[in-house]
Amino acid sequence: MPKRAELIREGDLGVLRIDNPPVNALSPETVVDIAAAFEAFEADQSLVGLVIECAGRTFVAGGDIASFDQPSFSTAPFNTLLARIEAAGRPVAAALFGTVLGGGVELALACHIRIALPGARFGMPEITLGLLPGSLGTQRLPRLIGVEAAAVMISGGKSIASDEAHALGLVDALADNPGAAAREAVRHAAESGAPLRRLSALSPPDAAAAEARLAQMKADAARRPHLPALAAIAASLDAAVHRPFAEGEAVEASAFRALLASPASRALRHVFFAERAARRIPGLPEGARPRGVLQVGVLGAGEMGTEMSIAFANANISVTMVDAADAALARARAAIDETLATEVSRGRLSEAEAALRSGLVRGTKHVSELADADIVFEAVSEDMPLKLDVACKLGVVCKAGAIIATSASTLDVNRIAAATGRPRDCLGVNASSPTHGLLEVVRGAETAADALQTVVHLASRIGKTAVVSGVCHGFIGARMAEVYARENDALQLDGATPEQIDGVAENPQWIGMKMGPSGMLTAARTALAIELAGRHGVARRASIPDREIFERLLYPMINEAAEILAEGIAWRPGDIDVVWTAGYGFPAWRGGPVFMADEIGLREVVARLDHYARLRNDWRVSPLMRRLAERGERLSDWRRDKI
Ligand code: T1G
Repeated sequence: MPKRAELIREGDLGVLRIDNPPVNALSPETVVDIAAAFEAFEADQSLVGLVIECAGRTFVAGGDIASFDQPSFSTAPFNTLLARIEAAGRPVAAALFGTVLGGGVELALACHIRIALPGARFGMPEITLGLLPGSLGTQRLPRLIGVEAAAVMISGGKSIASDEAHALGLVDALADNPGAAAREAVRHAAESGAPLRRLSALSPPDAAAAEARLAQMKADAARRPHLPALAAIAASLDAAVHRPFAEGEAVEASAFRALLASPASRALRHVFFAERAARRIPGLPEGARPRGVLQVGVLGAGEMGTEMSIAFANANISVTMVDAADAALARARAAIDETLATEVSRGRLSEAEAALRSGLVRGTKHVSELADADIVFEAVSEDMPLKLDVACKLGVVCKAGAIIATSASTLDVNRIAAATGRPRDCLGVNASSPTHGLLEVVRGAETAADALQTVVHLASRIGKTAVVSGVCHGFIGARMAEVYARENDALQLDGATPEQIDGVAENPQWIGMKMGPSGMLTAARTALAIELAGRHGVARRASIPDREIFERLLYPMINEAAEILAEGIAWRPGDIDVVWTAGYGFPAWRGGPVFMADEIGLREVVARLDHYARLRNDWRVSPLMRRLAERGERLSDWRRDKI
């Protein structure tokens, strides 16, 4: 195995180069190699200083998240290394570029000088993993940029641009060649003999004004106990203000260890990898590449077609939008320009950028003008005869190798694919809603793997999270949502109110959905339920316990997820979690319905499903789930080849 870090000598200058593709993540092995390279620098007194740089596409993008589940994982070796870097008697500079995140920022903070490439981004995303920075980020960052700015970065988890990082003082300078600039800065520091800036020896510059921010963070954390990282961050920043560095380090380390084992962090780390696994297409030949997409066609200038056109224009992809009605094209054009104008008014786009994006979308009434498109999204209404007619036309008009994507939400994609006459190039797409980031990509019985790969790759270019679904009524998301909605109605018939049901669904003590079923799916009203119950002779109960509502909302969804897996509609359990966390408001800190099922335990879920099945004859417990429960296995671990 090649070394992931090495010391290179450039005359009297040391260069510690890290090379751990794809993002120079700090795996335990990489930390060992970095420490060995740094030891070589410490031992070679002929070197006047050191530059730490990375090969590949980015400086260190953080700790190796995959290693956090290892029982032996600890930040101690890395933290010890950082202390030695900071304590070095000779100048150490970091040459920064790409996405410098988490442990990457912490490595840079241990250095005495930080030089960044314009366009680099900096962030402390640990909160998105249910963690806090575990390598002194909560102690060094506020000592460099202040408590206020550090609190925003660490609690928000969002990255900042290099200009802002420079303005905050997170980086000392921007340079078109950060490596060369870092080398020069080290030489200059060595020659000048000026004292080296060691952050652990400083105090946060805004410590006196930090109390309000610290109090606000603690209050916010108290309101969201289901995200314990918030309280841990507040306590660690408080220690950075009020206690010596070593004590703050201990506060952070203890909190990090506790959070690593927390249900919320395990769930969020599961979603991180599940989203990336969902992009992988089984059956792809080795080295298969997505088909090139330069030209996109959109057939149908309704809401879906307009949303898609805006998304592609925002990704700098040109769009030919076709509609037979001038009025529809005019409405779409107006909506596109209004959306772009809003972005300009919010300062997110310049006028020129908006004009460029608007110009990328060309409207026409002629289907023949889709002949050059690399992919055509058919976005006509959900009417099978119309879809079949359009599919037939597109099968003739589209060039060889072009992909035809039908925006079906419940219709049989296989029938539409057959109507194109080129089913290998045809698939379905279903966006749960324009606002959510999910795109279900529906694979037909004959859809080619590279066609799927192309659309999954294209989805990430337009900021969507793609999940591949097989053909069934409602695919993955809507099929499970139907079960969720049905039980919502049944609960109202039995006597629960929409408010109580939504209250349980949205309560973090139960599920923590962004919106309950009555808000999200049906606007059922109690009066309707009372009338309906009367008509069907349903004996309504005066009150229904919250736990029963919780079980009857969640467990049938889990049961449907098991059926979806058993039928091969979803390739992986994690794909189902991604559908619901990215597309239906299921809290990511729960990991998704499948992950949550394993947290509860399949035996408990099956026992409760059996209980309700005895009360109602429309419940059928999934044989797969019953089998896994009997074996004491997890639904998340199920694999098709393990039937
Ligand atoms: N650990 C392990 N694998 C990672 C990784 C990481 N930090 N970041 C990316 N990968 C893998 C990813 O799974 C995928 O693998 C491939 O790299 C490309 O990623 C110590 C404790 C850097 C902006 O949270 O935000 O530091 O699917 O598809 O879209 O105190 O990856 O190809 O096999 O996302 O170009 C903090 C998480 C960790 C950064 C690149 N750092 N990563 O985006 O590529 S905690 C993060 C990202 C920490 C310290 C604490 C993005 C990216 P595969 P990708 P991308």
